[in-house]
Amino acid sequence: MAILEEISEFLQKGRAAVVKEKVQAALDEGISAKDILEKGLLHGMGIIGNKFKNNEVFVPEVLVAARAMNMGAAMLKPYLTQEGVTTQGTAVLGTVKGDLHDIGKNLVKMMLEGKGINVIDLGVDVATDKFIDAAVEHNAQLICCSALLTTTMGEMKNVVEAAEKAGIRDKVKIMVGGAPITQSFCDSIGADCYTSDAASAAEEALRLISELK
Ligand code: B1M
Repeated sequence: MAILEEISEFLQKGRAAVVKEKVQAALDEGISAKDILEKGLLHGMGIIGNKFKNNEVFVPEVLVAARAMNMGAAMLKPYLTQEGVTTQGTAVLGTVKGDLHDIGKNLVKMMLEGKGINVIDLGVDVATDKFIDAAVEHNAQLICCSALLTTTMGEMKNVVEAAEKAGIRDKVKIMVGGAPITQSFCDSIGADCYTSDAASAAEEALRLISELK
């Protein structure tokens, strides 16, 4: 579909205003929000990611593409979330300490909210204690950690250990995700659940909450 290719192209160029226009046009054409996200926005972000890896583009270009991605995704929120869903539980969510990547985290937030989960978004560069304090304060059933760097993924182990130390490990499930995370890493640090994408994270979140009830 030409318009999805255009969304991908303009996102790669960091043209946020045009991306917004094209996303609206795609919605008006009746293209599903899921396809706009996956075949337009995430497709473009994937290409930028590869170019970044190969030193064909640099941080400033990636930043403007990320801004366009976040703005486009925000427009899809009403279409990806179900209105009027009753609260299923509470999750605290953040990108771990030292890590500033937030696009995946924001998608996870959107999908969790779409399933009726109340999300306390702690943002990026979140210290271990902040995850634990927020989980206690909000009586959360889930702590959700995102990491995009191999140098920061180890912070997730600290979160698991801190939850044990704080005596909340039987009340809270810990979910992990982000590009470098794998099931075996999740198992090795004693977290409860790993998913490779935000939509599956929301499904699994509901399952984990129901296990605690
Ligand atoms: Co960064 N960066 N970056 N970056 N960046 C990566 C991650 C990298 C793989 C690029 C590369 O070189 N190949 C590389 C990491 C290499 C490594 O660790 N081995 C890298 C690097 C090196 C860096 C810097 C160190 C670069 C520098 O400064 N020299 C620096 C670090 C800054 C820091 O965090 N301290 C840096 C900076 C940046 C920008 C600021 C420019 C920008 C971030 C802007 C922003 O987020 N607002 C940026 C970006 C955009 C990327 C790439 C290009 C794209 C990441 C992204 O948003 N993808 C990335 C390359 C890549 O991943 N291919 C790269 C789209 C997003 C939807 O995917 O977040 O994986 P993702 O989320 C997925 C799943 O993983 C999952 O759901 C989403 C899909 O549905 N998911 C979860 C995510 N969290 C989850 C949690 C869950 C469940 C699922 O449960 C809780």
